Parts: sequence; structure tokens; C-alpha cells
Amino acid sequence: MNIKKIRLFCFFLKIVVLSFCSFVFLSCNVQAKSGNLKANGGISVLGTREFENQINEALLLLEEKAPEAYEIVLEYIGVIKQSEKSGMNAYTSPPTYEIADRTAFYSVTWCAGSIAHDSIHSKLYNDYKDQHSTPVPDDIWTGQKVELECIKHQIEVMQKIDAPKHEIKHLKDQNGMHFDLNDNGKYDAEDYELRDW
Ligand SMILES: [Ca+2]
Repeated sequence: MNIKKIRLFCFFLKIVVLSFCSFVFLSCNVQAKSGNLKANGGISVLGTREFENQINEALLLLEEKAPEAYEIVLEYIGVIKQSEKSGMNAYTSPPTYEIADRTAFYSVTWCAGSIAHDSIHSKLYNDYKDQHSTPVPDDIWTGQKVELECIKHQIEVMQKIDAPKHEIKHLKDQNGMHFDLNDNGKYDAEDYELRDW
């Protein structure tokens, strides 16, 4: 092989190596993005791939069997994020529903119902905010009365999506005070710390 041929061979080898590297880099990038961020009817889902799949299944179930509830979710929840504890950050832009694994992975129907439940908290907060120039009082979107309203919506949704009877019964047994884990009659920081859901 003469010098010219060797140079030509090296040139093609470089192209092949560079193309391969670019392909690997792009593939990894696409995988990383789809694993952590995926638009779903406009909602961004942040978490592991298993979490993303679970949330997508729950959203699909709502879209198919409880379309009115699904519309509320799309309007009032912008991000669903895997977290240590569940809670609705209605006051962030976009409104973010943080959901713990215990709630998300209990079952797809339970996950869907909890998303629907918290979309009502966000709706109450954001509708008030849009209609008033004053700060949103806590009792507009939290507290026992509001929890009972959210649970009522959740039960209706759970029935539409054919949730197991024991899940619906558990909701019907609630008195709307599930947030008050230290039993002092109000929602406080300790309640949040005590959450295991
Ligand atoms: Ca409390």
C-alpha cells in the first residue's frame, strides 16, 4: 500500500469513527431527555422511566374514561414530578404536582385518581388568583372542606375509570382530615414532614 492509499484509508477511518461517536452521543442525549422530560398533552413528567410510564398510563386512563377530569388536569397541572412526598404546588408557574412513589405506584387507577384530586386544589387556587388581586387565602384551596370537595371529585373519577372497589371504599371512608397527621386540627409543617405518601 503506497502513502496515498494509506492516507485515503486513514481519512475514511476518521469519518467512520466520527460518525459512530456522533451517533452514540445523539442516542444517549435522546434517551436522557425522554427518560426525564416528556410532554404529555402539554404536561411535563419529571422522573425515572418507570415513573414516566406510570404517569403516562394514568393520564391515558383519564383521557379515555374521564375526559372532563382530564381537561381539568391539563388546564391546572403543568408538571408532574417524582418526589419524596406528594403535594400540589398550585402557586408555582407552571403548577407542579409532586407525587411520591407510594402514591404513584400503588396502582394506575390510584395514581390517576390522585392526579385528578390535586388538579382540583390547583383549580381552586388559580381560579381565585385569576379573579382577585389579593393573595389567595389558604381556606380557598386547602383544609377539610376543600379536601372533601377534592375527594368527591376523586371518587367520581375513580368510578369512571373502573378503579377497584377497595380503593373507592377507602376514599368514601375519608373525613377530609387526612392532611392533619399530627392531629392538631390544622395543616402545618410537621404534617408535611410526617407524610409517607
Ligand atoms: Ca396538623
